Amino acid sequence: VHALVTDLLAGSTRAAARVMRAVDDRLPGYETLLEQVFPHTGTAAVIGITGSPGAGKSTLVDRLIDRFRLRGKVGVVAIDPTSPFSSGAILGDRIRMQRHFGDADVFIRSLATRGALGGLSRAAADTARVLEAWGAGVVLLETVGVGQDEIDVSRVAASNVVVTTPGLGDDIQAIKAGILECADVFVVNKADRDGADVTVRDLEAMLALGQSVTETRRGHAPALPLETKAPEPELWRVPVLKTIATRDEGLDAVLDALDAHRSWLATTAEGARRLRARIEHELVSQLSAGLIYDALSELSQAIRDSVTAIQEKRSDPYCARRELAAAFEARRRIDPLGE
Ligand SMILES: Nc1nc2c(ncn2[C@@H]2O[C@H](COP(=O)(O)OP(=O)(O)OP(=O)(O)O)[C@@H](O)[C@H]2O)c(=O)[nH]1
Ligand SMILES: [Mg+2]
Repeated sequence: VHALVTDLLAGSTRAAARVMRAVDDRLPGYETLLEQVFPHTGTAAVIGITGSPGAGKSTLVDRLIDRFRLRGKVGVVAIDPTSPFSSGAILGDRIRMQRHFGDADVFIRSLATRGALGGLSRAAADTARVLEAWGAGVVLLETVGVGQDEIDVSRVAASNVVVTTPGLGDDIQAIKAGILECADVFVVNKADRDGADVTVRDLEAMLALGQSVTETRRGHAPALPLETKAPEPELWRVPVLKTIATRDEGLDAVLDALDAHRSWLATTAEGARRLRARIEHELVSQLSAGLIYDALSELSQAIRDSVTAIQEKRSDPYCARRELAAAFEARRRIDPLGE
């Protein structure tokens, strides 16, 4: 085992920062570090906090740190999709957790959006694991749930809190479209503003609809006629909770809901199924990103030639696609002979 990993496992903050930098910069051997970290992961609670810009995610995370901190070390991964710069830097006042920067048992890491497909969720998963190996019993992932890349990040978390605010009718449309499926707990923050109860009712109505659709699709309902004695499907009822993060109100209920969701995951067949689905999603998405990258780099010259040919009407996209796929296949076949 690498000395850096030994120090990391002993709880060294310096070692954690160095491992994260090595992973970020893809330094030689970074994957070996991650391989050695992996066996020491899998028991921390990884919690996603997603929602529209300015909904109060960072303020909520700050309050949750206060509470989780009483149980041990806490890791935070703050993802800023608007920053094109590389990760690691503290992203200024967008992050409202400065109170915790002096705390040796709270590690806050910022990640910026990567260009590469799936790069952000991979970085988030790797960072969460390093934080767990460092000793964090809880890792909080803050993301703005706007793009596909950010929604993918929510698949890294075992439990997801979706944060919204009163009076955002359009917001609810966006939630319907994208993040309804991944919400385990809804929070209506800024409940000091008008319309919080209306938003709670809207969300509950939407969830009631969504839930029956999900049940049908998963085959839980309707029950087969002969299985009348089958146990109730182990459904998780998504709670909708009101908070005023700036006044630290409503946060205990959020904590309770997260604890309940965690034990639901650990004790039900549906929880086990979700864990397996997360592992599979990570493996398949990283594998496909890698395979596509390899294939496209191998074919890059042929692709450029085809683009020219299509432009000059010597070829068409359909024919070119078949030819490129065939060329890739042919290269694979001659590879073992040592090109
Ligand atoms: N009135 C009110 N304001 C709040 C509440 N929670 C947060 N805010 C304010 O809302 C603003 C945005 O809060 P943040 O916590 O930075 O929100 P965010 O979702 O992390 O924002 P981004 O990371 O920029 O997307 C800040 O000015 C907060 O003080 C609340 O419960 N009530
Ligand atoms: Mg924020």
